[in-house]
Amino acid sequence: MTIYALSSGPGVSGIAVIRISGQETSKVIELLTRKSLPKPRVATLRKINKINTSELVDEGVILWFPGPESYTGEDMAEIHVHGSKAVVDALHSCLSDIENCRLAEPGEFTKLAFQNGKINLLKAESIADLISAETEIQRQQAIKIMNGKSADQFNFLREKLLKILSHVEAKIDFPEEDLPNNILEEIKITADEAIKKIKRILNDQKVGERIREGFKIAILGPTNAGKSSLMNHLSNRDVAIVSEIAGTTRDVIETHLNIDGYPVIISDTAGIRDSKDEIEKKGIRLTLNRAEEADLKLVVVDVKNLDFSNILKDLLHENAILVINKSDLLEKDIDPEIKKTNHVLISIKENKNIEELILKIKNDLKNKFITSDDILITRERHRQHLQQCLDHLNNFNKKKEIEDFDKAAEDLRLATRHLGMIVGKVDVEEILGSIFNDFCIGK
Ligand SMILES: Nc1nc2c(ncn2[C@@H]2O[C@H](COP(=O)(O)OP(=O)(O)OP(=O)(O)O)[C@@H](O)[C@H]2O)c(=O)[nH]1
Ligand SMILES: [Mg+2]
Repeated sequence: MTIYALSSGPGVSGIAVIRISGQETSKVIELLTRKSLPKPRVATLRKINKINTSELVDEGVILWFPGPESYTGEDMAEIHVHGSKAVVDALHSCLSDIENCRLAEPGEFTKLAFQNGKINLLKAESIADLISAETEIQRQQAIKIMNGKSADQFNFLREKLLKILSHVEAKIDFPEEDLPNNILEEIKITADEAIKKIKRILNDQKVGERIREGFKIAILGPTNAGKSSLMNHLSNRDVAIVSEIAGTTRDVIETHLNIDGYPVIISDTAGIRDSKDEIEKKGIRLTLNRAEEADLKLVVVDVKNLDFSNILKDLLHENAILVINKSDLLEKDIDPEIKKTNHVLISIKENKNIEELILKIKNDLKNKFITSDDILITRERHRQHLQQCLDHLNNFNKKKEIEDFDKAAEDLRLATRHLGMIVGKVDVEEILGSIFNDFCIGK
């Protein structure tokens, strides 16, 4: 089967790139151009015609990449044509008329690259991350992983485990006198080292995932405090409805921001109050969920109504900034007790002190995004496999202590398998679908 897809972005562009991959790519190019194949990897201008008539579709550059020296490892070609919807549609329609030629599924080119051994799973994922990177820090992280930073370390760990496994199997299979004396000691040292290293990798404050998915800020507080006004101010547009009616916001409203290069997902939520209204109650439940998931909470209150009910106190407990709004309405100084607490006094209406609030947010971001070479995990998938690897290693240790080597070896095999699944070194058919479905067509 030969697959094709538009690999450049949708919409009008100067040039659009259509990629083709599969055994019959050369035939497809010859049919479209009615000429022999261009030289491999040499940009060649060709007329592109409809298949059954001599009608010209466009004139464009063809690049021919014979496999296995191609992205997917199969024969591949790129057709660069003018980037209008009509040209791309006409070319797609010509391609679909060719026998055994079909539109690629999302992520299929990269999936083929993985299946044909051109890239490992971590690289495939980081290609998707690089494609969707919106901020500099996301680009830097994706490119580091693409270059094999974490694959090298996971492979290194895996090789260590395989070495222990060979020792344990030797212990099972050979009589005592044939084995080096210190074999048990070596197994212990290597296993302990691996456990220590995995614990260190897991203890990363989830920085890698935060960079990839965005740092979550939730705006919370009582009704009418000015939460939606703050959301609109921070995102520089009217994302949420603002009104003097208490209980205006009901759903969670989310927007993506780039604050100093840090990816941030900010959500405005329903104001917290005792409500009889079923819909409002549902909204408040969503608010409390958001509060739990948030990396940082902005707890907004009205300066004229500084009543800290239990819920507000709980929200302020950790990872929170107290934002006292409507300072323009303040007639006298605020309560000395409150003055002592860590807060920012702002007026959204008069645009006062908001810079100070943004500075506080930035400082928090800086502290939470401290990256180091130890950051190897960028997805929950990696974290789960690594955690399972650690659990099996701990089980291995326990069984090894009581010299139950048969069962210990099985735990070690499972630990190794989970490490392998991160990089894609085992039979991973079942996880492929979920990974490559995140891609868009043409990647
Ligand atoms: N005086 C004054 N009014 C403000 C300020 N900020 C917001 N408001 C007003 O306060 C009212 C409530 O604002 P919203 O942003 O809708 O408040 P909210 O917290 O989102 O309210 P709910 O969605 O009902 O929970 C509106 O009439 C705003 O214009 C401020 O700094 N000073
Ligand atoms: Mg609101």
